Amino acid sequence: MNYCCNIICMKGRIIKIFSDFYYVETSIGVIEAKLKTVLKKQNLDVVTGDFVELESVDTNSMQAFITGIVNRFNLIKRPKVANVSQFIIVSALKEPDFNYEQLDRYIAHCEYHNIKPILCFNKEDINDNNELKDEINEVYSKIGYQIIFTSALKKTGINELEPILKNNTSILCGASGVGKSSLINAILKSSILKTLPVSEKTKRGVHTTRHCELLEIDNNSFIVDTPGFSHLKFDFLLPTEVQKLFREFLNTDKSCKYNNCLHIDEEGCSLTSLIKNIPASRFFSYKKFISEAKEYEQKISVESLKNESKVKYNKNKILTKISNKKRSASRKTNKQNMYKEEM
Ligand SMILES: Nc1nc2c(ncn2[C@@H]2O[C@H](COP(=O)(O)OP(=O)(O)OP(=O)(O)O)[C@@H](O)[C@H]2O)c(=O)[nH]1
Ligand SMILES: [Mg+2]
Ligand SMILES: [Zn+2]
Repeated sequence: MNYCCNIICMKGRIIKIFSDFYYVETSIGVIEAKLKTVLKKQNLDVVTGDFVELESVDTNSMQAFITGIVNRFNLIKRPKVANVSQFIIVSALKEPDFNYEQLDRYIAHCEYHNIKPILCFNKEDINDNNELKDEINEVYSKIGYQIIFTSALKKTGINELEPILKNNTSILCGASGVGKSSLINAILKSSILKTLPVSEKTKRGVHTTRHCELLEIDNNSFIVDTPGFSHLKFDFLLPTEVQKLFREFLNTDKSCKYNNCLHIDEEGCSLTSLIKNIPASRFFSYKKFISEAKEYEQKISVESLKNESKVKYNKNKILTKISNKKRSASRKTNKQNMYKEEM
């Protein structure tokens, strides 16, 4: 903490945000702060997990203003959290039903952000389908993802999770109702976070957690609870970029002779033997994400055509096209019109 000209300057980390209020963990406890106007004008996303500088003029109420972000090493766009070292993707084995495609979406998003995912399969205590566990192991361990089976309720698997969290900022993500908040409560050995049963009717979560919240496990270990969401789409990438999100295509020394091949059903594709070994669920997800990326590709090509039509090229010069309505008639057209009128 520094004092200068009656202004107290501090550093801290944002632990949660409610509308305009930012809660910042500092050496003197949690301070409620607002963004300084100059920062608002910069239109910068200041998010949970950010390390920030604060200043305060009123020592009694500790009303403070965030003046800047420091040392941000990454920013996750969805959910919005900064300085994350790993993802713990939580799925439920049951209630809500396990969904391969949804898990693949989360995994692909981690790959996109270049952040390590750990796959946590919760509610092991109510799982009565042992084949499912074998299948999960078969599909995901083989391609190198670390897998943990847990029960937040019976506190099993938690001791396996704890060393993974050490010295990291880990973000828990996954659909509503899978048990993210319950797992954090189990790790912290408290009931600090609110949890609610999944809906009897829809068998889905009821969106209990509404905000991202960073919690301290110990000195250098943090965990972020996030609201459950499931609408991650790949409508911002080109189809060829989707392959980079699937380890199956990266962890191979085989290569395809075609440049822009998606290795789905192209004739002459050299990776057909590789594709045959990709589990059906993973290949299904791959094709689905490719189709979303294709929609994006089409959209941008239509947009670029629209933009292109506004200019034309003449002897290496770019000329702005004038719409027919605004264009004055050529001398030839004028002559023809005069001729018509005379007739
Ligand atoms: N049987 C069983 N139930 C669990 C387990 N973990 C969580 N639950 C229950 O599942 C329900 C949902 O748990 P939450 O922790 O609220 O789930 P969440 O992922 O945080 O959900 P959102 O905040 O809505 O995203 C609660 O009723 C929990 O008690 C578990 O390991 N086993
Ligand atoms: Mg929750
Ligand atoms: Zn190919």
